[in-house]
Amino acid sequence: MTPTITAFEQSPDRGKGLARDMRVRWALEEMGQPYDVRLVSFEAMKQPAHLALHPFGQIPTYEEGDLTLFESGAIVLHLAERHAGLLPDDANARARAVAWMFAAVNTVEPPILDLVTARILEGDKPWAKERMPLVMDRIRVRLKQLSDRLDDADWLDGAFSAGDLMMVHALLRLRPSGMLDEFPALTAYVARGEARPAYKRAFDAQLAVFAAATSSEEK
Ligand code: GTB
Repeated sequence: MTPTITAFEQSPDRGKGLARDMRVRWALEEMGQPYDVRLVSFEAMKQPAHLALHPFGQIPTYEEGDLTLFESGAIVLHLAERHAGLLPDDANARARAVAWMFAAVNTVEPPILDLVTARILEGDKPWAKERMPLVMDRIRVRLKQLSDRLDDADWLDGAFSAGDLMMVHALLRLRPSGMLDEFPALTAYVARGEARPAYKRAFDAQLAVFAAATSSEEK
């Protein structure tokens, strides 16, 4: 059965692949699984029909037969457990790859999201300028630790896994800040992720959605 995921009808990132449907698209592409996409507007996300799929009124969601999932990490884990390619066969290596998935969303991504909040939602507050170095330094701590662990390896723990997929995507959100460039090992790591054919297919698919939405707007 072909699953259906949801994505922004018109992504605020203007097709840069930063919205979290990208993680699910990328995972599906890595595993060679076809999928359908239902596009939703910001307004539709807050309506009962979508809230029935996603309690927080967000994308992505995942529907496959009688299973509905939300949370990009849970969706990627579900996919990785059912199809070959994103989790190692060895039980211990598998557990470590899952640990990296959690590290991406629970340890590395939160300070990165704080930066987005500080810039976009709190940028006009009188204390915003004073707080910014603290926010950035918290990110640097995590990037340094991650970079030290990665060292000169291609991926976090052996072969590319769902842990790398989640981590690379979390790090991509930092690119506009220039902070990634302070850690060449991480810049190269993210570039390796982006160079994967599955990443490119997923990226092109989400970009096509944005391009179609903007061209129909211009007509
Ligand atoms: N923890 C959830 C997950 O991992 O699935 C978070 C889901 C989430 O944040 N979804 C966002 C959403 O639906 C889209 S991805 N937002 C609408 C809302 O909350 O009303 C986050 C995102 C948004 C915009 C950019 N951007 O413009 O660069 C990047 C990422």
